[in-house]
Amino acid sequence: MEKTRIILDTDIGTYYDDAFAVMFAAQSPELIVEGVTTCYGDTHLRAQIAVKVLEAAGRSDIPVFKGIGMPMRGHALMFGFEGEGILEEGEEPQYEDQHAVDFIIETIMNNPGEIKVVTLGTVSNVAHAILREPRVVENIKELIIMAGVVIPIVDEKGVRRSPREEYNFNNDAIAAEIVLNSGMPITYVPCDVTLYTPLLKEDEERIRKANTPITEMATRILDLWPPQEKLIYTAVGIATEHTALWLHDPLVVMHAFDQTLLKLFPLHIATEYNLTPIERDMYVANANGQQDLLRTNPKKLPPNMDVALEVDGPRVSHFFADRLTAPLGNGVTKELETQGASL
Ligand SMILES: [Ca+2]
Repeated sequence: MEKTRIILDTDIGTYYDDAFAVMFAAQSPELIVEGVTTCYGDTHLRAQIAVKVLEAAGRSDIPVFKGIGMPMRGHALMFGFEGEGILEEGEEPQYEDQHAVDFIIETIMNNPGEIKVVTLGTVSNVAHAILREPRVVENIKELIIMAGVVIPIVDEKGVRRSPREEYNFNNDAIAAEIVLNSGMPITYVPCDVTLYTPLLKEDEERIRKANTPITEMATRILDLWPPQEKLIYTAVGIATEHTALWLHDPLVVMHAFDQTLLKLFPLHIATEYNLTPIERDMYVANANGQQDLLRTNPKKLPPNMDVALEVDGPRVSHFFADRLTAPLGNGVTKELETQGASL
């Protein structure tokens, strides 16, 4: 089995699904996770959370690197559960000294055509890598992005999902523009598909019943999340009841090695935010017309990336639970074990 080499770039901590994605990756023998890098806001805290999740998965062999916290314009807001149920009071888990952007550049440039980068938050680290070393564009194998919305919808919680509200791109819109227009080979996995991947009740029950350090950690997150989500939505004026735990980020990790879950369509995705006062066909403004808002739009231009627009949701949920409930160490391959033994 040829393994897929990935770097997992994450804003782990704010929402529940990044931790789930790291757990899933740690338990997947098809992957070699070269490293986990953190983005957006308190990337030090996020790196510590990632170390703890990997430790629970028995995968402290995977190094963690702190990345860029500041968006290229504006500032970062932290408002999720931020490691509750994962980090204990006063503990300071250690991660690598090297900066995430240096690690990304070095890993790609030393392994041309081999490395896939999977982003689960802002694309800040990738944008900075491109600015520092433009040759990463030709040397990366693939960039798989979880972000954005192609066709605006209102989800089942009553939350409008459009380029205007979407979280990952808008948190660092300039970085998104640099990356999307870079010419890198991109697979773009927007909310159009991730909103069809709820964790099914039967699969949640399997996780709750399994008795390993990661299923116990996952269960703590499953318990903490609904009241946390209600707080977040209330704070932004959306009255909603918790209805689903979508597997946004694990889905992207799955696609890195299993291309049967998503149906991809080659599209041209263009980006723009309202830095100009001139109204155009793609212009979007918020109530006061001041906020930067990244748009993504399929246009009648040559395709520049593959866009996921259909997904087998139930299979994603089952696959996720299968991996989380597998014996710990499922992601460590025989080869790696042998290598480890001979060192
Ligand atoms: Ca995320």
